[in-house]
Amino acid sequence: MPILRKPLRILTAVPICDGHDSAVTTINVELARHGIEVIYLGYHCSATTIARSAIQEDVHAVGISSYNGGHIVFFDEVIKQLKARGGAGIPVFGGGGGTITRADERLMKRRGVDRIFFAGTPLNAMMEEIKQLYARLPKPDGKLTVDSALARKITLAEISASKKRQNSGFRGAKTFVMGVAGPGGAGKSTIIDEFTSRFLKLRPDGRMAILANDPSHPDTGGAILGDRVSAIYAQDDRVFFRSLATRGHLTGLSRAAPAAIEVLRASGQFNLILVESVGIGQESDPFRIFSRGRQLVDSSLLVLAPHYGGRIQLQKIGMLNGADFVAINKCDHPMALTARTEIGARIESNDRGQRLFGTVAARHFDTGVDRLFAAISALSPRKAR
Ligand code: B12
Ligand SMILES: Nc1nc2c(ncn2[C@@H]2O[C@H](COP(=O)(O)OP(=O)(O)O)[C@@H](O)[C@H]2O)c(=O)[nH]1
Ligand SMILES: [Mg+2]
Repeated sequence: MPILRKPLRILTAVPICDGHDSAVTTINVELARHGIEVIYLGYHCSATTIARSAIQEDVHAVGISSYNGGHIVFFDEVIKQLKARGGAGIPVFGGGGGTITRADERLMKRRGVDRIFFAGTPLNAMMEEIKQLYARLPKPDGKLTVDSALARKITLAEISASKKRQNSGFRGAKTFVMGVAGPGGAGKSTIIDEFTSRFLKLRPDGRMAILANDPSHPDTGGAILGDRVSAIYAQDDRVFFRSLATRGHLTGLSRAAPAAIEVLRASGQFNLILVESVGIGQESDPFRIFSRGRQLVDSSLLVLAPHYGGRIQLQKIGMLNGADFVAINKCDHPMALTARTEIGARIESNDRGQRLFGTVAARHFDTGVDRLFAAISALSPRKAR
């Protein structure tokens, strides 16, 4: 039995035409409590979405919670999609209470499903079994397909002891790397999703990547990596999306983020890489804007919501001194006008040519997001390394 030396990464999801997400929510919390990193996709997920995500996230296994009665066909389709996309080695397990019978399970197992958990199984017993069944150390593999090879390189960077940034020195196709930071809940993920939609339209042959950093729980080391739930437009093969848990690194990014950026940059496949920080505080500098060494990104965006707590609070936010772009999101809120005046005055005093935008990212086709994306797109060919 291999030893669990590094966190297990499990992708969980609920199938298409199924809104029963309360069971999987319980399972997710329990997995994280047992030190597991959970990449959660939400409900109403297609087999393609699950397979694509599992490969990009390089997970140890996929757990599906199915109550809609279509489990035999659906699990089968996920396994087929995984095989077709180079993820044949990723085991698929799941549950669905009483909707999955013992006879169904026998058939599903014959078709490649690894394990079904039935109604009444105690949560602890499930967790212990999952850890035993799926713990394995990822190794380099020369036979991987494009996305699985990229994903594996990022995994290896995550588990490697080296804290040094790997600089590939790659200077091929131009890739523009944009860092997106801001407090939790300000709308970073929503803005990134809106950027994704605009990028896919603007560059019909282009590819983009998203590196979404989320915090690890300090007590258990587990994590719920949930940014994919709101990544609606990332359900496209032209988008490579990878979630990174911070694993105790307190800068707002995973320790592996610099290496992951470099892996993606060096692949030469991406026109745009968006890096989302975890919710950051006043003294954070996730992208090393103020560092003496090389910045991690070509440009940076700070997203704030109108509720930052008044002008004095505003004075304290370090990233307001360095971010190239500032978005006041949630401009549908009455406080937004005051926020615009106060933040405008604050960055004007920096005299660095920082640009301020008001956005309502929750609204599709928002003109503020249009303007912000246009400004970033205009900058990217010049600044891309
Ligand atoms: C709660 C519930 C709802 C809630 C869902 C709330 C939510 N956000 O999830 C509400 C009321 C909204 C609802 C709605 C509906 N429901 Co409903 N619902 C249930 C109910 C009562 C419980 C399911 C549940 O959450 N169980 C709790 C979990 C933790 O326990 P468990 O199921 O025993 O699962 C165990 C293992 O299987 C394992 N497990 C489960 N999933 C996973 C995943 C992983 C990764 C792992 C490791 C383990 C694991 O964990 C448990 C360990 O003991 C079941 C009936 C039942 N008793 O099962 C019906 C049931 C699933 N619902 C049913 C139906 C028909 C519906 C509706 C279509 C009703 C309607 N006509 O509108 C809608 C559809 C909603 C939708 N959009 O999909 C039917 C499905 C019939 C079928 N498939 O043939 C059921 C079976 C009820 C019935 N007997 O008719 N439902
Ligand atoms: N009212 C309003 N809500 C928004 C807006 N943008 C995002 N949200 C909501 O704010 C919540 C947090 O957004 P999210 O993008 O996850 O924030 P993050 O933590 O910064 O990534 C979600 O429920 C979004 O739907 C907006 O412009 N207006
Ligand atoms: Mg987010």
